[in-house]
Amino acid sequence: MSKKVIYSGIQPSGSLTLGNYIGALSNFAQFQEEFDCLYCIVDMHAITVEQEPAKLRQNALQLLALYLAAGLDPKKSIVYIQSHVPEHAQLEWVLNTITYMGQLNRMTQFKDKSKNRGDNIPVGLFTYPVLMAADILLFQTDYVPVGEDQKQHLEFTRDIAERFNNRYSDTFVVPEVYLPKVGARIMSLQNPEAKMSKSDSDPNASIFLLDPPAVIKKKIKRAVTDSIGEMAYSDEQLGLRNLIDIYSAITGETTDEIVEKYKGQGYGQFKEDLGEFVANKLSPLQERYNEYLQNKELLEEIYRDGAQRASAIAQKTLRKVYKKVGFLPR
Ligand code: ATP
Ligand code: LTN
Repeated sequence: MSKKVIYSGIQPSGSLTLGNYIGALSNFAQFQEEFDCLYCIVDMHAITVEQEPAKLRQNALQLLALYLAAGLDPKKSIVYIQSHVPEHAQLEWVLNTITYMGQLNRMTQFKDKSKNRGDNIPVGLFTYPVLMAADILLFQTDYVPVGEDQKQHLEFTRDIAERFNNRYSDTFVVPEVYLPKVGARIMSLQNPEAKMSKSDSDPNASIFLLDPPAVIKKKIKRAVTDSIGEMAYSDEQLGLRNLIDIYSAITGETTDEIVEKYKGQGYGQFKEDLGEFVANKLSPLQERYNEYLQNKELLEEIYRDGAQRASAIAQKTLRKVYKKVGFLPR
């Protein structure tokens, strides 16, 4: 019996936030023993919004160093860069032909990112979910660990897999989303109604994984809460609730335990402790990250080997797909 397959990816579109870490990256390493894991740096997705080429290259390498720092072991998992494996784009084309524009029009990420662009919406932004479906389906993935915001894209992927299977006979595993129990949606520290995001223009809204400890503590201290002033995990105290979620994700304590611990104290001590915990959690990650980043040769070796192994698997699926749709073999 072969192991079940786990697949996930992160865009090298800027500095990663605590949201990316809690919602996605921090969960990746734990699957490596039990599953066959692939973790991708999705640079082809990143160019759906404008990127500076030199910066994109740098971001991709930095993200690889961060993957390794977060415990991904290239001996256990396949870690690679999307643009190194051409089968992604090849499968995407075929999937484009069975995707309906109506479906893509309903994607909230597309609606958000195409806002205020008038007629100048890149087609790549529109077909983004089709490329994501190709990523996942190429590897016959069983589970996809992502944050809550990607749930809709996973539902789309399942739908496309089922449509292809129905039209051409069984070809793809229909994947399932895997959401973290706490922290699937970490909110902005300045606006608890908006998701914490890499691309937020207010630097105080997000904690970046590479922020120094003093900055982390300051951002948490300044995080927007409420005038109620009492510890509770409630819909009326969204800012506080978000901080409790972060606390829970970082320490493993339940939200009830946390509320109980700080009951009757206001938010001061809670925020101070939280700042300390987050900073302590991230500093060993930062140290390992800096070590990996200095070893360019090792990073190159890892992504080259990863691309080869990923390609070998992807080719098998692509061959099947080409045959089923009726392409003449070469
Ligand atoms: P951008 O803001 O540039 O669109 P992003 O911050 O949403 O980027 P992605 O690369 O799209 O980052 O996401 C990487 C992973 O992090 C995905 O699995 C996504 O679901 C997860 N993620 C992103 N933001 C959050 C958040 N605020 N809370 C929990 N998980 C998140
Ligand atoms: N769309 C995702 C990144 C992504 C991904 C994937 C995640 C691209 N391909 C495949 C899981 C599996 C995002 O924006 N976070």
